[in-house]
Parts: sequence; C-alpha cells; structure tokens
Amino acid sequence: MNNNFFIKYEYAKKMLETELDILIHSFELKHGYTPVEHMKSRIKSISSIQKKLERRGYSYTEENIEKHVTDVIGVRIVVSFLSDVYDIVSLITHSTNIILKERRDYIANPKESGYTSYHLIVLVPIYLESYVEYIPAEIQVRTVAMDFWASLDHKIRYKFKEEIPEEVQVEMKNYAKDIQKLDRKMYHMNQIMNKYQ
Ligand code: 0O2
Repeated sequence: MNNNFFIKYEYAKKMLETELDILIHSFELKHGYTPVEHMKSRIKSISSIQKKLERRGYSYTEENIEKHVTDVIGVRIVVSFLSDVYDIVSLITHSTNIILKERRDYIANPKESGYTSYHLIVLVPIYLESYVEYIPAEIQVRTVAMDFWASLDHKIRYKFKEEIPEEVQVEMKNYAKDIQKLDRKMYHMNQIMNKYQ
C-alpha cells in the first residue's frame, strides 16, 4: 500500500467539510434558523476498512478500497427535527460542487436492526496538478433522537461483537420505534411553535 494513498481522502474530506459549512451557513442566513445541532467527519480507520473488505470477501488493496469502500470519508450531520433531515438532504443533493451517487432513506425504510438515518453517497472532486479525481464519501443525516439510539446500538454491538442476544435485539427495535414516534411528536410540536412566530 502506497504511503500517500490516503492523502487524497484527506483533501476530499476538507473539500467536503468546506462545501457543507457553506451550504448550511447560507441556509441559516436565508431562513434565519439553525437546523444543525452538530456535524462530525472522520477518515475510517485502517482496521475498519480491512474488516469491511474482509466481510465482503475482498483483500486489503488500494484497488479494492477504491471500488468497494464508499465510506472511507464519513460525515455525520445531526439535526433537531425530522423535517430538517430532508431540508439538509435537499441542500446537499442540489449542490453543484458535489455529485450525488446514491441515496438510502433508512427513515422511510429502517434497517433490520431498527436503525434509522438518511444516507447519501457523494463524489467529491479534488483538483490535482493535471487532472480531477472524484472521491466517494458517505454523509449520514439524522435527528438527535436517532443519533442517541445509534450511539447506544453501536456500544451494544461493540460489547457483544459477534451475536447480539435476541432479547436485546427485540428491545432495541422497540426503542427505535419509540424514537420514531418521538421524532414525529417533536416535528408536530415544532409546527405548532411555528404558528406563534
Ligand atoms: P462505522 O464504524 O459507523 O463506520 P451494509 O453492507 O448494508 O452492511 P453499507 O453498504 O456500508 O452496509 O452501508 P449502510 O448500511 O448504508 O451504512 C453503513 C453505516 O451505517 C455503518 O457504517 C454505520 O455507521 C451505520 N449503520 C448501519 N446499520 C447500523 C445499525 O444497525 N446500527 C448502527 N449503530 N449503525 C448502523 P459501518 O462501516 O458499519 O461502521
């Protein structure tokens, strides 16, 4: 593996962070409202990349990373209300500086575990000396409530590593449903609040 292989991912992460900062800031100026609670980005660790490739039956090579791992760059945007998720998704998908490759609405279609979030795979251009390269990145957009569930779920997965006990899985799925209900109630409450502004 070439030592410089991950540098292009660092460049693309910076490009993406800047683009997202500008998009979100311009949204705030236009609407006089801050939908984003926090935003975090990371480069996936080498051991996580190795595990992901292994899980999918590929060896750890530059070519396989480029072809099969679309979340070497990951950005998580945590917002207040359900409607903010869709506003932020629309903002990103309408950007002319990044290309939408794929979208997965795990809010409309939760994962088997109960996980909810909106995922976008985008291509970020990086301008090198004589050519442009497009680097993939995964953007996860979710509410504070979904983020709370996902971070506890992540801890549970880490604790049990292989097989999560059935009763824990069932409980977590139920909590995911509770969280969805709560998000809908908060959205409704926000609509009521807006009437008074
Ligand atoms: P990490 O450490 O967060 O980076 P798949 O092949 O379907 O398993 P794929 O193609 O990578 O997965 O895409 P998917 O499912 O759209 O998104 C994967 C990422 O979503 C995960 O990344 C998690 O961040 C998050 N995610 C998906 N399902 C769950 C879940 O049940 N619980 C939690 N807590 N997070 C989930 P990684 O690479 O698995 O891990």
